[in-house]
Amino acid sequence: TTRRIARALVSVYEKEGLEELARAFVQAGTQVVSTGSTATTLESMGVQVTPVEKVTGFPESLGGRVKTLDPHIHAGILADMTNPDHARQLKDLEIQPFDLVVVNLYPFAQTVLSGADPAACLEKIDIGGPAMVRAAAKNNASVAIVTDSADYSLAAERVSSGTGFDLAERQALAAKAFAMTAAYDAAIAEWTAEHWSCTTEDGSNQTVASGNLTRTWNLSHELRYGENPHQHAALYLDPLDRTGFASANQLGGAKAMSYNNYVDADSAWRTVWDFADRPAVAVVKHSNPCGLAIGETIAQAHLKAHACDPMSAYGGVIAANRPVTLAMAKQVKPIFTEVIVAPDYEDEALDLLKTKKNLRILKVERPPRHLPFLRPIDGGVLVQSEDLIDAPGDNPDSWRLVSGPEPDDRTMSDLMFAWRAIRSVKSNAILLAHDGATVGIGMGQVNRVDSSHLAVERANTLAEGLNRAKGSVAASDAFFPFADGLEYLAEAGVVAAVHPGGSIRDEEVIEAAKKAGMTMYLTGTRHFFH
Ligand code: 93A
Repeated sequence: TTRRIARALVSVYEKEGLEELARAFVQAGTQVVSTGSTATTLESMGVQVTPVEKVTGFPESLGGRVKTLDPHIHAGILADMTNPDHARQLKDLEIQPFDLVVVNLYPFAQTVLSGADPAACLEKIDIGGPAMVRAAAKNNASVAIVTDSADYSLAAERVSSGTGFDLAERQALAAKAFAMTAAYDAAIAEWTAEHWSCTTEDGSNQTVASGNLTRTWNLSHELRYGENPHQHAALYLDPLDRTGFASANQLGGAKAMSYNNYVDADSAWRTVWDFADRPAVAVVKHSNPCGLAIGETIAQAHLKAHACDPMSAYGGVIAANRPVTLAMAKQVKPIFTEVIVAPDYEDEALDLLKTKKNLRILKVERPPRHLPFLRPIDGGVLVQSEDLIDAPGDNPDSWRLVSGPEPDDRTMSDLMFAWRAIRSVKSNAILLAHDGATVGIGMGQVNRVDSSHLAVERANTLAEGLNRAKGSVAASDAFFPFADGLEYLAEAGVVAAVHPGGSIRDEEVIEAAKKAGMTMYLTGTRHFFH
């Protein structure tokens, strides 16, 4: 199944690393057909090249858009020389077969990343290259396809030894080639979805969703392990985006980011940007906030967030939505923290944080983008738009006061803060807040009463100052199915609550609130988070 490489087609955008292959061509007397500047490069290396125009009888035209798109080329790649009929037809047509095709494509993703204008990006969509690559990969019975410069050395060896590639090698190269063109097209699909999509009236964007689904990811690096040491893990990046959290710049910390670090820091980073208009800090453990606060300054926000649950903050991840100041860095210094993530750091703050050897310090270029969320299930994938704080019921003007007196301004702003904050807490979630800070969070329980207990207990026993439940306000991510959870909060001294409402027992819950003299709002919007 091996075939000597008598004739090769070479058309590469990236010309690096061709010397060894060129020498092999010369030594083996391989006939080389090549496109414009690839031909010039190979000639400079001493190879006698047949220009592709000589084979096609057609000039390179339309500014290079048509070079190799020609039956004289494609029949030469696609003829299966193990099929006598193909061999005979090729002879009749006076077309010679290729044994090796070496192609790398126009750098589409790199052009997008460079910030080039759309017309320049469009021009970097390679048409002829993928056609040759796919043709050669399909016809691996006769042809070897090389698309990765890492394989040039092997190719040079197979050319000069005169043995060619065996079938298994050609098949492996073909599989690699198809994966390459698939990823190439996925990047184009993603980019075109972003640039040419139409947004529907309800604001949803179907094309972006499909762009996200066809997306492939580029391997960044393997992680030491996954969620647990026996799990394998790796980080993949969006080929068209180098500014997101996944591409964060690590400015300090001896150790690399772990899988769990990425999960928690991403969660903390998204959370603080729900409060974009104010300095905000989140302290996250196991994807849940154990403290979240807004402040006049970022240092104040951190102080308040940390005070919610100093015990759980141990070994946590801290996110800030404003540059970290020296004042905040001084507060962070004595707290064992795995990761800190922020848009920037004051020089002195960075110097101080860097003295903590095990603290991974991340700087992220921009706030998170809100793309559809993908969640694999066995045999498929679920897609949904991200849950943002922009649903109609998230606007306090639309809230319905169903119990108690109109709150004063401070209580109202705490209710608004609590409602925003609850989005980041895993269901079932009950969150107590006071003065722009969480004071007790009950998360991830399978019933709402347990979450209420947890929130109150934490507020009373863990929060700095202790007994913080009294006088706080509560948010619940979904309605109270029974009055019990709310009654418990009222007993603990919670003065106001906000939740979606919508239970068949809403009236019972409202009655309980009224009886306790508690202010209660219904939002009509739910923020489950699993
Ligand atoms: O514009 S194209 O899509 N049309 C073609 O017919 C064609 N043939 C090869 N691009 C085409 N190529 C690409 O040109 C190859 O994929 C390669 O990246 C590049 C090599 O051109 P040159 O040898 O002139 O640098």
